[in-house]
Amino acid sequence: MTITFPGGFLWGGATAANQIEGAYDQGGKGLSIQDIMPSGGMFPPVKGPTEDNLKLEAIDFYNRYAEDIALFAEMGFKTFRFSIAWSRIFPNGDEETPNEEGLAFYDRVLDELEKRGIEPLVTISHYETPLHLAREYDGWTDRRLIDFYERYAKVLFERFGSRVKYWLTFNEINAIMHVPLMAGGILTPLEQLSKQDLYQAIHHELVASARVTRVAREIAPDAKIGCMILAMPTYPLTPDPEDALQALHSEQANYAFGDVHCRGYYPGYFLRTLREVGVELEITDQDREDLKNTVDFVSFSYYMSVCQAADPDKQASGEGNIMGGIPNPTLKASEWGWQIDPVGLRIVLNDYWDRWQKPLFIVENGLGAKDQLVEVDGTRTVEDDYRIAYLNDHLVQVGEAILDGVDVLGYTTWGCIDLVSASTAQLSKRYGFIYVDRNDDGTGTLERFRKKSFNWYKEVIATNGGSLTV
Ligand code: BGP
Repeated sequence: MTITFPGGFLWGGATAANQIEGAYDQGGKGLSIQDIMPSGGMFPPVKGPTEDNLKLEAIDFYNRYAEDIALFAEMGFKTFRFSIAWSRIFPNGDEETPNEEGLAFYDRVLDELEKRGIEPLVTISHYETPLHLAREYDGWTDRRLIDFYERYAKVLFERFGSRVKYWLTFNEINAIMHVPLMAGGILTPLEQLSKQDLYQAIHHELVASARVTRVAREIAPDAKIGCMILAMPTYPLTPDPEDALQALHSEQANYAFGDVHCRGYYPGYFLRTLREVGVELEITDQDREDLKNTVDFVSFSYYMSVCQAADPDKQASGEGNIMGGIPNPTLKASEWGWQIDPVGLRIVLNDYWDRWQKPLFIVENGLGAKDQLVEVDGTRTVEDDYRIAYLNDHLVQVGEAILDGVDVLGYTTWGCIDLVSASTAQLSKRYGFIYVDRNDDGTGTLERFRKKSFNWYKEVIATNGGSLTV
């Protein structure tokens, strides 16, 4: 069987500002929540920026973007996903006027992409709420963040709307249920956060997402707005119907975010959850109107699947993953305990397509692994056959889903260049086609090296998937 990807399929790679840019205090940038999270999203923050926080310098994309984009172009990227750091544009988040130096930086990035014929795919908010909004307002628990976010997004659409077609409103919006600081700028720790405040914050983000979708249509009519969901298919641990129901409940906790974005209102099962946990959302008439502005496409990240069981004793949490879940006994895991399941990607694609009937965009997928820099024929490289195997097998399943009739816009691998991990803040958890010489202790020259997977991906793109091993 040959896999055929549609013409115009958007092959590329994905990143986020806080994980690549560095320059945390340059160009008028304010602090973001990431600048006080030296250990990653699953650990408590500290008081201020500390030397052990790799994100402060990250991989210095802020100064090396032209060199990096040239490497992406060499691989034949059709698209590049990056986020705009909110705190570069509005250093505190609640100012009236934007920081011109911040806007100018992204102009330069867009110039470079344009020069190379690479379509930008921009995340408006990727786990990097301005720190001031976290400290003063406890992040998205406060309704005023809708207005601040709208003002920020409006500035982006006005400035970049004619150059950027694809926009994502919030990275992995459903992750707020598990990591409220990283995904919602909420400083109150999860254990102390009331369900009322958590769900109200979710509501605020959903309204903000829908509202800026409307604003984009007014300012940049050609723009396509997508939501972004952390996809994690959940299988029942056994054929017991109670386990299947538990798995469905887990799926619904994620579906709800897509349902609101695609249908424009809350689904019944979500309202039932609210009633059962005693939450009464404050929803205004304007909120209800705003929510009707549904998205053009659905994007998602996919790394792994999990299992669920009704028996609470079996509900051990999956190692190292922010969403929890029971490890699947039939699957192998990555060095960080993430269960590898290529078929799960085909399942998600079919499931989401059937459910929402909106074009899908896989905007994150990849293998975080420890790499060894070696010398081959006088050139320094990484022989990352494990990464090639992971990506090949997942892409074959994307091809299968396309044959199933799913409308897939594109595929961007996560961390196309090595970057700082979101969950653990390590650099040794590498995803890239490009090795960056920087270590967990902060040492390294920041020099870039092409890995074996670099040429492999280049071939996949050049043949539009034809070179994949089925
Ligand atoms: C997603 C995030 C990314 C990213 C990726 C890999 O949750 O959107 O920002 O980093 O997962 O996760 P990690 O960096 O923890 O390996």
